[in-house]
Amino acid sequence: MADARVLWVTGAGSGMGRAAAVACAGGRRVALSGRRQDRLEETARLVESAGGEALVLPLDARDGDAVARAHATLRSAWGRVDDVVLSAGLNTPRRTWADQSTDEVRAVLDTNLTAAVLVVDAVLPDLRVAGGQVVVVSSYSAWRFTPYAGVAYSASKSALRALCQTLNAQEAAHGVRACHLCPGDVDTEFLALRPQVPDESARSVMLRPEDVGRAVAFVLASPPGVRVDELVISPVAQV
Ligand code: 8X3
Repeated sequence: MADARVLWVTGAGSGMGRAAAVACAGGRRVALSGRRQDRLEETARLVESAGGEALVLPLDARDGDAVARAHATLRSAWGRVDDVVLSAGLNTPRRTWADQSTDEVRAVLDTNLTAAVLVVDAVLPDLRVAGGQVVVVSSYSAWRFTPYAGVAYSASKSALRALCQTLNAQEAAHGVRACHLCPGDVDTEFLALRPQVPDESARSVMLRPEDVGRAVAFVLASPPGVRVDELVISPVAQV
């Protein structure tokens, strides 16, 4: 697969990150990052079954040195990075102005936002060579502010929108493109952290992670002159 495009996915151990890695696997080399090695290895098996080549790079993306080391490992294995999908994310049970803690706010902002900045910083020179894409798995919460999504979570997702738009404004001349991808409710393990955990019937009408994976694959299939700036995907039941 020496000529295959190289994709780096963060948050690849579960949910939407895993689904994106699998949906994009056909004919690609896919590097898989996240904190849990065993989960990444499960994703690697799925990527290989879907026709891709996988490389497991365990990583806490909030740690800039760790990001630099993982990037160096990836480059020495496959020579370059062409595209990235940023899906590492965190929310916490205590998420309102009334009950959040400073430490938890920092953890959410670091995981959802700082980690994305660190990964983009690391790969930008590669993306300039490749005319590469950054697909940011964000959320409705970037612009729809509900009582339950959380202060830090919503703020981080709004900031990811700015990250995408500044990338497009500054890097279009180098062929780099960013997509701010905004799913509505998705049935993932994240839901267990909501103050009111949705029941089976509520979850049954939500998006599946695979729906988001398909959207990521669509964005990454865009030819070099085409940019999908923003993509909103809703479960029909969500209004
Ligand atoms: C809002 C984020 O964590 O409650 O949709 O699913 S979460």
